[in-house]
Amino acid sequence: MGYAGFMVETILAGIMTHVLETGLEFIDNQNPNGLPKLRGYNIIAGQLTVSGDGETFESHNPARLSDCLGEFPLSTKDDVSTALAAARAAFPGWAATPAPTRGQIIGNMGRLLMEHKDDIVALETREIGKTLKESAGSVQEAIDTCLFFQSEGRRLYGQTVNSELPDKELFTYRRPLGVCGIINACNFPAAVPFWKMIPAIICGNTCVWKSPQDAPLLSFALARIMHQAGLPDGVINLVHGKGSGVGQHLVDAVDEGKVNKISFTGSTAVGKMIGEVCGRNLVSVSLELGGKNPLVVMPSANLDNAVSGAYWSGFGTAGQRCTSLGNLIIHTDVYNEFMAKFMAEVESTTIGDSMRHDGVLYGPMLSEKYAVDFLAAIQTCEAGGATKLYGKGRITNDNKPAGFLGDASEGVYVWPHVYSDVTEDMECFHEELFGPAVTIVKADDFDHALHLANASPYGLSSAIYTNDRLEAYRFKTGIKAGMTGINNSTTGAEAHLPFGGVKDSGNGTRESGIWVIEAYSYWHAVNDELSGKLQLAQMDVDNIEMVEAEVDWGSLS
Ligand code: UN1
Repeated sequence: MGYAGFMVETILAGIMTHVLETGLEFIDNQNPNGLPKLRGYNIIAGQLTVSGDGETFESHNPARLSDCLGEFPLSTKDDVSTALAAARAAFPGWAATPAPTRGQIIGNMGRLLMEHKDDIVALETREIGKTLKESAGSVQEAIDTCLFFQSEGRRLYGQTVNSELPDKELFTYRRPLGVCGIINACNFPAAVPFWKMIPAIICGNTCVWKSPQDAPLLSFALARIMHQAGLPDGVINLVHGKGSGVGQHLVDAVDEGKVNKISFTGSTAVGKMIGEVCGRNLVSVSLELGGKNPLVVMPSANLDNAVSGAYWSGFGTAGQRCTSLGNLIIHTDVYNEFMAKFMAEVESTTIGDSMRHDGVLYGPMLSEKYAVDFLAAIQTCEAGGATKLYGKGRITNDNKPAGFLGDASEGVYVWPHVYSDVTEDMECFHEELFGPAVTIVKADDFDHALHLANASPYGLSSAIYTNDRLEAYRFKTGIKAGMTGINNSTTGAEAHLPFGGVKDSGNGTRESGIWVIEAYSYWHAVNDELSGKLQLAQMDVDNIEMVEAEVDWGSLS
């Protein structure tokens, strides 16, 4: 039996038994791969619910559009209000639950994810088309996040602080913020919501999670696993729908005073809008936004490694990571040699449905909408004066690269694209294309390369290939970005390193690692007066007079 057959069985045996056993009905099983179409639900206060007006939307496999994963509630404003009320009701009990107990439940989530990893990975690939290898990376990132934070329940330290007055003690405590609105994109549908919700709940917050429109079944499976791990009802409430619907309702609820935190991963334009709403309400907001991530290749670099890093950064996940390569900045001295090797890689790219073909570099676009937006975005390249070296838009059976595997008419596939002669004055130098396209820029020397790397409005990730230690140091200190790879690709966050950007890539908050706790808690300073009287800070403090010097300092010299 091939891997694809194995997948069908594991999805049926694994996901169906363990995750969907809560009474989800099959709508039919007429899908071409034999997998069922399901009726999906919101999860509010632990209950499976439909939308208030009964409206639904479908989730389709982008590698095989005729494969429908299920129908999900197109949630209304009232559904979002109900979810927020459930999160508000669950908050006091969860905040009062000892933090080590909260950590134990998070540990259980990690262990359940490990137990069902193959099923979850297959489901992620079926729903958004990422390769199985990359889906496994995303699910592992969620597991790592659980395992990292489970023991933080035992380390949510405060401090004891000395008072300037006698018989008085000072303390600091971490306190939860309250109800958090969680909005994530569909490209890392397991890792990113866990980056947000695991630190949120370890701190004692409760959440309303708007699932990405293109990954509702995976989100449902993850939310079920969270509950199976022992999470009390109402701590995480899942609502499905569109960004312009449920997402907007969640943001509108900030104005109504129902939300204490928004954590958003998505476009810079939407992030700025959310930041404005949160700002005018003094509500905490974490924003992880777009990037036009530069990768610099210097003459001292190992060019083969640089080609591998640039190729993976640009075309892995079909370029649909926040950390994907945007501007590939190449020193003129190695331009021809690098480009010959790089283009050979690009032309050998294998593309297809990783459920049915081994070894593909990338699969379909995340959904039809991502393809349409990408194909519109790349129009700016040639229109702005760049030269197209490779790529012919959408892949069809009449228009496909040599490495395409399968029947192109079944899914949403696009060519890899490379544009050269890109300069700073072009729109495509500055704008994120969010798909398999790399814009190539020539640099005269190191200072020029660093200037170019800093010249886009974004500051998420960045990379340099060099074997000159001083150059690496100058790049690391001179680049304005949240993340930098030295002799490495622009991607590759780990669950214990801070992830996020500066400039138009975010508002300075971070995901991952211990620092993220700051984004989901506030410091509470407490003073305890034990003296039995009112003592005023600063005013009742003993002032110690200095003793006049009896030494004649001048006589010593
Ligand atoms: C994202 O694209 O939003 O480092 C997250 C990386 C991944 C996470 C990307 N581990 O590219």
